[in-house]
Amino acid sequence: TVEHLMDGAVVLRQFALAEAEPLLEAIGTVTSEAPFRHMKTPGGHAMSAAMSCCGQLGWVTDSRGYRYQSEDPESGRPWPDMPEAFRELARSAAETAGFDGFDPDACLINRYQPGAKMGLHQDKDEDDFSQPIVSVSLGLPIVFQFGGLKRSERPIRVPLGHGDVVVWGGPARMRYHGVLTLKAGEHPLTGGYRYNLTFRRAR
Ligand code: MD5
Ligand code: FE
Repeated sequence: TVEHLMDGAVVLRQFALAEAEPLLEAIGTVTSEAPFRHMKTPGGHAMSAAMSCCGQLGWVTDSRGYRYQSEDPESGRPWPDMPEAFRELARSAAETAGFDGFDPDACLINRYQPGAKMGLHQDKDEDDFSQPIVSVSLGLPIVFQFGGLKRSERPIRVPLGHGDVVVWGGPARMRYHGVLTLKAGEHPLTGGYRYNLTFRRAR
């Protein structure tokens, strides 16, 4: 079912459910090459979500700022290839939401442990804001916050669970968003974690 959140944003409930196990296995393969790490914000704080990347470009943050780059800064090597199952899921979710031909060059993998959160922010490090973003939730549930084009606008709260996929584009692309603190729990496939795959066209 396609649930409309706001103009340009849809939730595809359990869209990735049937693929969850191969997706999690692929996360394991990627992160054996590019291990999860807590990157530092330009302000010097460690991100509470652990991150890794795959694809042509990876999103990184350090004392120099936020950017996309083709190498893992921890190893100096290219990011692992984007698994075919990731690419196909992102493409089919985007198409279901009305964005044909989505071809992501960057996949950020976020791993939340209890207590981790992501404050309200905009995704604006990409070149072409007409390209959508596809976000896949796996494991423990979390509450997503979906705000306006200004930080001051009060966000709505949307619970996201295992297998849910959200597609953001058009007028929703620049909305402020974040997730509330992950609560402790136990998921049969992910244990005490929530994983999020965020697919983007960076360049
Ligand atoms: C997460 N991650 O659940 C979220 C899902 C990030 C991030 O926000 O930057 O890693 S991606 C949600 C998103 C992306 C782009 C636009 C909008 C939401 N939006 O318009 O609300 O770990
Ligand atoms: Fe974001």
